[in-house]
Amino acid sequence: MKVHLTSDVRKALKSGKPVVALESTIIAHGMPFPQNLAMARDVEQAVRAGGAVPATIAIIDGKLRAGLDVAELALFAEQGLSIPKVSIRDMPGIVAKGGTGATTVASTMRIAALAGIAVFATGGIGGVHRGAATSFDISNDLDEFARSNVAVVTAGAKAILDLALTLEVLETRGVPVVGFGTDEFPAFYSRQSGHKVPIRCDTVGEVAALMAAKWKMGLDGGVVVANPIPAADEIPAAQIEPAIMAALADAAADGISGKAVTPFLLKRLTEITAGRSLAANIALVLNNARVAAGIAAAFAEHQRD
Ligand code: PSU
Ligand code: MN
Repeated sequence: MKVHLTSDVRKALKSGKPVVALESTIIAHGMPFPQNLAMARDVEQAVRAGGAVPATIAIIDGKLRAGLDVAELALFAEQGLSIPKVSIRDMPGIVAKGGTGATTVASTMRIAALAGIAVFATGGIGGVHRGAATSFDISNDLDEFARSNVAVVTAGAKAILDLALTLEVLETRGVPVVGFGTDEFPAFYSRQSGHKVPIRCDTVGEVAALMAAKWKMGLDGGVVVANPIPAADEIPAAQIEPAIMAALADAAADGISGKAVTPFLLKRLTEITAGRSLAANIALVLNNARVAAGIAAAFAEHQRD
């Protein structure tokens, strides 16, 4: 199916210039208004400053879209939770009914791959939830990493998840997890998690070479580029962990399940930390956008050689 591109995204892709995909669930469900709108604009700006063209991905009126205008970004930011969160499972229904939806990491990866965009910046990927042995709550993001040829720059995964099991599933799916300038898988708000990454890259060129090697061998699927939150913005694990425990207890008490879990936990964390988790979240997304622009530029150069 065709992806509708803005003219700057189309031109960039046609001429082999770097493009960075961005997701819309983080705007509509990941942060409150108006911080979400400022974040969405600032992230696009960070990608441009890094020499790449931003392509925020969403489904609008049943059309797969890469590249949104200012009014469309504002729509996702203002309407927030009233716009459905659309993962792979939900895409057929939304497209068939001509609906509008915010795309998750999984569905953004799929649309990016369809459009020919190889690099995507987000905040944090979904993963295996704590208690998954009984809830079976494992994000579809992990399955998509086995399918779509897209490198995703993420601040690791949130400690609301079970990071050890998340890394196990990524291994099972054959997904390289690259520590960008680190030996440890970062824990979103914190730079360290105690879990080692299987491979470390210290430059964007090394990441681009890994992507090229993977896909040249016919090893389809994505790459996790785990980029730690800047030290100045991090919340040490000992400080965020009690807030996470409280948010998880609230989710259990309120009977939250399915796709509502991640947005609920993010919102509760912002409340419990009096906005500190939100500030950290915004800082790490911007940092990921800068690194993604560099990787996209290095990968574009690699493709030309
Ligand atoms: N992690 C964040 N912020 C987010 C999400 C994850 O720090 O907004 C969103 C992403 O869109 C991700 C989705 O793909 O949550 C995962 O949801 P679930 O756990 O329901 O698969
Ligand atoms: Mn889930």
